[in-house]
Amino acid sequence: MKVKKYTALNMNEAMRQIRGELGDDAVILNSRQVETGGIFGLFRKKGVEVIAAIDPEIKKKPVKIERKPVPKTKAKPEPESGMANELSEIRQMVERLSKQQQADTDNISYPPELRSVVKTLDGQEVAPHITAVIMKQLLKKWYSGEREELDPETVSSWAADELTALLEGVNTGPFSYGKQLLCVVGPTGAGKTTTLAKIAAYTVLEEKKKAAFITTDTYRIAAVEQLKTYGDILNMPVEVAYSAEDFKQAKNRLKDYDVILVDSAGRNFRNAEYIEQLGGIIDFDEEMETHLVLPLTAKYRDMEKIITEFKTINPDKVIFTKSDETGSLGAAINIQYEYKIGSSYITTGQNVPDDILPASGEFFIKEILRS
Ligand SMILES: Nc1nc2c(ncn2[C@@H]2O[C@H](COP(=O)(O)OP(=O)(O)O)[C@@H](O)[C@H]2O)c(=O)[nH]1
Ligand SMILES: [Mg+2]
Repeated sequence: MKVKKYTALNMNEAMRQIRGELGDDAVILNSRQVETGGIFGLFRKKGVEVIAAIDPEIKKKPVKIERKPVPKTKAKPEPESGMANELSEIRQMVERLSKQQQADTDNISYPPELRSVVKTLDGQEVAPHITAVIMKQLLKKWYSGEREELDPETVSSWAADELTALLEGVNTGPFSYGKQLLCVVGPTGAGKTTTLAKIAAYTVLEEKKKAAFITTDTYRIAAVEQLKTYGDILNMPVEVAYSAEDFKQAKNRLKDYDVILVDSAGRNFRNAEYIEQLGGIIDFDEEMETHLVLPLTAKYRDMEKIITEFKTINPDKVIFTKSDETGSLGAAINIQYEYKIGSSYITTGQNVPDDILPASGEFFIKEILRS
């Protein structure tokens, strides 16, 4: 890790110096206002002091959501004697049989007409206890209904009704422009900036609104550039906020805009201190909606951790990204049901502005039951 201190008249100048010397992957460790130059206290100018660093390793690492390798189960020591060998085989056979039996009893307890629903929900990774809630209702209908006429379409429509009931009261739907500011938060690489650019394009081109960006992602220099590129294409101003004061001033300068789209840095979502710092720059109690970006490619347990970490800033909705990279949407149902948080968008690829869909309960339900 190479660390260096830079002094310049303003942040832009400092960034130019840092980019020139350390490149786009440099990270900002600290920045503060200082007074520079002058003789005996006269002619002193205000400036900034920035400490930047570059990790030579960082270039080699692709920006990806961290996925832990699945821990391998320890290989059992080979049995020594023929007797032990036989015992081990029997044990394995019993294990296999009891697993099979469990799976069979799970499904056999349902009438054959309903079993396809369990299979579909399992395949989409809907949590087993949620599947159980749905199946309980389907069984009730089955017992009280005309069973002979039960075709797969009817069963599917029952399942759709139950999933709809499950998500009732969860406020799902895209940003309504009810507030001036929309802020995206979430882990690094989740798709915050790309998604914000897609929303920006829709806002400017379809909704014909006057929109601007503020980015607080000043951690990586390339991040500001990424947003500025979208700003240039869409003819939207981009303000960079390094502190709460900057953020307030930027917001003030943009007060005549219909919509201000706020980008933030991801860093490590496990770092509670970072989330606190983010709170120090952005006032989350503002006239602002906050949407938490969750990649559907992450493990469900990791999604839960992200939600817990970001709980302090109280996100209004979730944006599910990278649906194109996974075959299962069950996590979206699980999250919305468990945390009673609605979703606003689903992103379906890397292309800006096309690969985004407004979220709706019907969308998830249709996609899940279609599989
Ligand atoms: N496959 C796929 N990739 C996406 C999607 N959204 C974003 N990405 C990619 O994910 C990477 C990180 O995106 P970025 O917006 O920079 O993430 P940020 O760090 O959260 O701002 C980029 O390579 C994006 O092109 C999506 O819906 N599908
Ligand atoms: Mg970003």
